Amino acid sequence: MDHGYPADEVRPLSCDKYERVPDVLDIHRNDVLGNYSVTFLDTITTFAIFGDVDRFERYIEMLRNLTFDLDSTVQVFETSIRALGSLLSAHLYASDKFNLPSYDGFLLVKAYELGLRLIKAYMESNHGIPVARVNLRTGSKGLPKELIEETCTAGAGSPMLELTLLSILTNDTVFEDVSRTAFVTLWNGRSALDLVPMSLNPLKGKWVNGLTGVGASIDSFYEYALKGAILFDDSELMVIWSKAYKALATHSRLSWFMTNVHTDTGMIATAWIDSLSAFFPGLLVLAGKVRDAHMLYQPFLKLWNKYGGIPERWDFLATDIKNQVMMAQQEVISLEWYPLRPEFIESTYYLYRATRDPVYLRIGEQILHDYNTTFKAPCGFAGYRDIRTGELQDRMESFVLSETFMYLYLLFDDDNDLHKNEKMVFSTEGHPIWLPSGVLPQYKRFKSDTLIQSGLLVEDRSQSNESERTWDEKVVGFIKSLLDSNEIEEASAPFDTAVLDSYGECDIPPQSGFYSRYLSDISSFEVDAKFKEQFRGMKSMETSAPFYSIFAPPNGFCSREAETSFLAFNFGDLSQVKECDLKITGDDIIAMTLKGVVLRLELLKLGQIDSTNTLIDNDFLQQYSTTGLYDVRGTCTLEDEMFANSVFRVKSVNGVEMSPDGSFDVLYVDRGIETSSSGMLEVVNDVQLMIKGVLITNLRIMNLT
Ligand code: DMJ
Repeated sequence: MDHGYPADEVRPLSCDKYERVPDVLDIHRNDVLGNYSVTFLDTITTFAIFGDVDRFERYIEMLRNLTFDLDSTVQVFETSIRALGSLLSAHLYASDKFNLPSYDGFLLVKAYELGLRLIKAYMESNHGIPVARVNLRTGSKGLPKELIEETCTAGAGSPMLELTLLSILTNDTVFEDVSRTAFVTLWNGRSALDLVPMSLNPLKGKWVNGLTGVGASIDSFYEYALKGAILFDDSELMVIWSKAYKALATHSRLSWFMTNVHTDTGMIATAWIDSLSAFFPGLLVLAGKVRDAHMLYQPFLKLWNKYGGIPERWDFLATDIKNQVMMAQQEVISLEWYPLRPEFIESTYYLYRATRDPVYLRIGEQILHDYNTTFKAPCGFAGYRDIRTGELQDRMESFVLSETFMYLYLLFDDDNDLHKNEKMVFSTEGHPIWLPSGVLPQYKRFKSDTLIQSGLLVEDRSQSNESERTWDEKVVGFIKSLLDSNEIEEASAPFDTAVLDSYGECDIPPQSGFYSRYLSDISSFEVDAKFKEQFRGMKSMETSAPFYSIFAPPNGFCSREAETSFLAFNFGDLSQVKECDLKITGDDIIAMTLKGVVLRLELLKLGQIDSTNTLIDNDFLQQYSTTGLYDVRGTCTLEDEMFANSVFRVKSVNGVEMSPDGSFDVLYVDRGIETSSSGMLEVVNDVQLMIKGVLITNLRIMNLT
């Protein structure tokens, strides 16, 4: 406030103001700097979260003269999450939570004015997708082509959440109409594998690449499908989330990573993860998938252990096909900055809330320490320009105060009021948002009344759900494909039943005793061994002596490093994956057909230590011995050698992991499976299956129909 305000940002090292520049093409600088004091505006809700009502009230008063009538060309997405989201959240606090006597609703009025300016971006394309940028005063018309001919899925889809909330709070449906159209249009453009590309030309209505993942350019699309489903009690968004996650789990999931894949083939496209994708474990916690979240969190923790930050892009894989081992690359960091992003801390917060494992507090403590010692600067906090050399950058984006520190604060604030508000979700910028009681039914009534008056809807008060669906069908014809699918049953079911498909198990481990379950979970340290070259030299905060000596579990042990390798096999046409219904019973998985199944298999070879810390010796293999099973051909091609004296263990089925602790859960498949004529698949002993002559130990064939 002393050095930056009212500029958009303050430079933390030099203490200068940081503002937009006249060159309209300088998007790296201007996209988030709208000349409306973005850091101040974005941060206002943190005072509400601290429970500091006096300061919150004082600071919102400073927004009374805020205007968006500015000649600023900005990114629609960034303005929506940083400015609009903050205004809406602050309005909810001032009205619904604190009931401030002096508050007259002016924040909502400002949000409304801003909303009207932002939706001009939707008017510029004929395909329902907003262009990426808008001039706050004049709209998107006439902007240079370079600013509007490309956008990303996160940018075009995500404003749906803030704009729908704006509609609900103001009873003006236009914001929901345009933004929901864009969101569902993007989803309807998905590939046959249910994968949504992440980059498009909104003017032509065409994807510009066929890649997807969960990081930059697409992250908040998934985030808002799930959070929109929760906030608006919206079963169609829940169906989108469930299908999207199922596709990602199947095609994009490698044990510890969600990687970028080609949307048409499901094949791996890049072998890196980005800092933005560190939010995904937190989102999985929100979806009830704590075990998956725990796995996907690992690499980010190891990166913080090593670098004291998360590199913007980190390469995880170079595979030596011959030996099937992961090799270290020369250069593992391909984008070297860490601008104090919140995502890793956000996931730490969610994992702690779900598990109450003290390890996450220990991690938070270390992060806090690193912020205070490394990043603290004379006028703010400065992140790394180069994480490898420790060089700092003279920039502090608005999310540092509004999101990074907010999650860090909430991690330690067990009793915060927010933790009691079950219908609250955090926006992607960390602003708490919720619907005051009674507002949603009122808005739904308003919507159908409006449609009835305009002749678009026939009145039928007895079946309000049906009326709503008719509204969608008539006004928003693009959701047809969702309505046509048989998931309409699921869609109209109560909220929590809709989540309980095979990807929706809620696995929160029971806590017994005063120790860290994290430390006793074998999967917490597998990734260290697999990628030991990349992580060489890291300090491990989770095993630092002061923490370990207090929280290590009784009878703890150090597991040996796994030497086994992993392979993936898919059966049938990959487009069948989305039709393939898995069922989970206890710890076992049932697949009625192998068509559309992607198996990740661990190859257990004589003499190796496996991922459960077991030595694969002759006795072990003997259990699975079938006459003539091993080395029957007597020839030694490379493949034969690789598969000789080995068995397979199923590790995951369509992205659903079997237990990590080696309790040998079983995959049951129906007897009707087809074995291939090439001899790739072979049924043995009537109930077991071999791939390329190698037995799968935990797969059983049964009469299931
Ligand atoms: C934030 O502005 C939001 O979290 C957004 O969704 C992604 N990027 C930044 C922080 O990294």
